[in-house]
Amino acid sequence: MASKHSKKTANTTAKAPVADAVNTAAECSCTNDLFHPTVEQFKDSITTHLRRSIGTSEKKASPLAWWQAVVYAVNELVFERLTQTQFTHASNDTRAVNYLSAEFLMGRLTVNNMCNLEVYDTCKKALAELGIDINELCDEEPDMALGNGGLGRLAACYIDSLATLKYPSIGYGLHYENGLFRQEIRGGRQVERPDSWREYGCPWEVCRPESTQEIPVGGYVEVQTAPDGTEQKVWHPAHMIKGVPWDIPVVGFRGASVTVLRLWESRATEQFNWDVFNAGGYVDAQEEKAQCETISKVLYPNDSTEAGKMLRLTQQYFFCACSLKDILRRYNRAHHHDYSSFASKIAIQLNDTHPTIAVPELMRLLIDEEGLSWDAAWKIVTEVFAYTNHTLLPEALEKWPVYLFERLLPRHLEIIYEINAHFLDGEVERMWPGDNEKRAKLSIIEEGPCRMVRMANLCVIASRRVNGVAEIHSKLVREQLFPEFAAIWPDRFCNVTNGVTPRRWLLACNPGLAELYNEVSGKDWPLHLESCAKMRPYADNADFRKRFMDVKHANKVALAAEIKKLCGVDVDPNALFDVQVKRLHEYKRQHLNLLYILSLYNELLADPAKTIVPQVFIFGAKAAPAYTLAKDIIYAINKIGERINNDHRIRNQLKVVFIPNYRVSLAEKIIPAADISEQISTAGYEASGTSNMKFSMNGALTLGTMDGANIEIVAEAGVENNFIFGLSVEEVQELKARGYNPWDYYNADPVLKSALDWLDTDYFTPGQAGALSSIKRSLLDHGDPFLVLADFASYRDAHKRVEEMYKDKERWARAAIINSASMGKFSSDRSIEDYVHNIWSLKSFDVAEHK
Ligand code: 26Q
Repeated sequence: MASKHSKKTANTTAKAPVADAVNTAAECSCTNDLFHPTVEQFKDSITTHLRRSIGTSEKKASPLAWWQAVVYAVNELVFERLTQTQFTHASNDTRAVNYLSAEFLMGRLTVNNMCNLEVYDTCKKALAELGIDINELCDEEPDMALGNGGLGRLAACYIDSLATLKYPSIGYGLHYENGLFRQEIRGGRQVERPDSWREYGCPWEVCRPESTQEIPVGGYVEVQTAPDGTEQKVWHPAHMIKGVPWDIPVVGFRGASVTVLRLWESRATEQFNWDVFNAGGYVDAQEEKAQCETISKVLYPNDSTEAGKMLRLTQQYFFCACSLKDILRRYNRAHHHDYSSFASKIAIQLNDTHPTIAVPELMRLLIDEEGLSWDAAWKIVTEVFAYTNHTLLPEALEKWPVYLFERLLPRHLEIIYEINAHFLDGEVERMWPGDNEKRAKLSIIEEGPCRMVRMANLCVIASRRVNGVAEIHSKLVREQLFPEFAAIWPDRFCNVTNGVTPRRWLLACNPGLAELYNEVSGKDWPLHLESCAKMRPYADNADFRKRFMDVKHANKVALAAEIKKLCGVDVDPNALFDVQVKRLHEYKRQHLNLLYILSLYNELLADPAKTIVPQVFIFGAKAAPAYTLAKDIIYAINKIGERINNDHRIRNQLKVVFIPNYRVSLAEKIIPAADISEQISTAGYEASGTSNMKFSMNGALTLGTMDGANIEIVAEAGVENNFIFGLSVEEVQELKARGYNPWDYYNADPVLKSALDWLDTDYFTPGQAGALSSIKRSLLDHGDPFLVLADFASYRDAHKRVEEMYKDKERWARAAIINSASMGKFSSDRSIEDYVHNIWSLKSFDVAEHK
């Protein structure tokens, strides 16, 4: 497809100092020089690729081959734009953000790229004329599941927004051969299976061997004295590992610009293999090769047992080291090892502590390899890095044993010690002179039988900004997680409330609702989600309410068909769809939901004539493989569902389904069909949540606690249009301080008691009494750490309010519309603008044509 572009001139203000260079993307004119192929051109491109790139024909092609041909056709447009973007950035020597993340949960790219390039309808027609159904074709694409959950998906949304808003940027991560495990349910239990997302190749990615990096590991550090008497540290690594980059171009809305996701794959270096091989060690050479290649083999599920930890640290170091070398290589192409403008050209964002090792690695590169002084290097480091915290759970704060550093990264450990000494003897001593307790608490090194490196402390000390991901979370980060650090550096701490991309989470996944938005807000709403507020007044329009709820109903019909296919359960699209989809964790309290379901089932059995609003409870969740209780909860959901779904006494008024293998592509089908979005974490534990935003955008009402971004969501959409329940953050803390006793609630509430006691029987697991007892034990014998029982009564009451409102169809529709119309704030474009203004100081660039 030959493209035709109108001429645009490049922005010429690139040399302005950073502080003055801030603007908003909204101020820039939108490029509209994107080439839009006709249906005929698309057909031609697809069939040509089938024949010439894949070596098949329309007659013989498998569904996979058709999908690949479509990707090649779309990629022609993407690559054109990629080249233009890179030319624009290089010729303007732009300041860029480098987003370092161990996870990017991209999901599928085909529909998203087609929607962003506004060629979806053309492609759909072209395929229809070729006898292919676009939905079936797009279902051929495996999800790129290179992440666990929220943090990884957030990174993916941010890449989309950076491309859309035309900010110079790149995402750096790991090219895992296996993403998050595929979940199968056997006999009600989770079974993990490998996920090989690129078994037959991934047509979106491009290997860039010319940018391969070599990364040293292991060995020892030698102290050398230079002729001038100064000490120099020389690291003699034991091995070198090769990092091969794979680029995935991500195109912004209307092709605004293209941001590259660069993922590193580990390989053995030829040199090492060759030497060992020549020495007769063929087997050793193969073993070494296998070890090196193991580094990028699997994504760690977000638990970590002691075994295999070395590999996780190696992964983190490997991708950070590759990325920094890449950043330095690009910088030096323009600046020839003059580091005076490094900090004005480069921002590095650490997505949680997983890439923290980049801090000592940049120090090492600047001092040992580029010859800078400690002070000069530290000044650069502290101007370049910023850190996003995503959790307050103490057990989730990363710590690495010192002995692992000694073995893997001896030079980095020395640098960490030196950073620590400067900090403790400098800032801490000045603030709290002679206070050893403070020193111990704030030190990067935790003393004890096994000395540990506290990655979060290192991050805070090295970063110019530390942000939480929702107002309440950022407040807790500042006041409870890092109060002393905040006392030393009050201006370092800030908030950036998360957001999600409305392109994927509305335009692409809910075309019916997107069409209503087009009518009401105009076609630019995917760029300015605030404009959706224009839909608010339509909540009072009966005709509009009907159309809105018709869209919802059609989405529910589609989901019901999917549920039938995946779970074999019949569900009625007229029933209320109550959805909880997210990772399984006790703090997210899927078991609170389950206890309510038990109580409702019990009510129905107790009164066979009772009529309720028909309800379908829909779950989707993966549990970390070593998290036994989480896996028991999945088992309980499945077994309880099995019993309820086959109990004719309750006349189909209640159904419970667990959809296996929850992932991005399933979320895109589930979320548009939800009536209720369950966001029921114990207040103070969910940093933000992001599915809450997606649900609300798609017209679901939130049933949730005052936690994370729920607080901001109801502030926008109105508490009267949602269902808030449970203890607040302060009340949770007070109750815990007072001494919480779950037995008090158990003994006082007969409804709760019978739900819990049911778990000890064999009612749901015939012949196997006690198979579900671990849940009850955790809530009573083990102290109910997440206050499930304390919130039960209030949760049950909220459910009754849900039922009441659902009976009033008009009231419900009004609330659904207001929710959807109030989510402007939660576009990831707003989040990115916050990062740009408060942290990164970037300037956006219109992408110019370049021949
Ligand atoms: C750590 C060590 C070893 C192995 C794995 C990990 C690991 C991996 C992933 C630890 C944590 C994660 C993921 C955390 C996560 O997804 N957090 C979520 O981030 C979202 C985006 O900010 C928030 O909305 C959620 O509230 C938060 O739970």
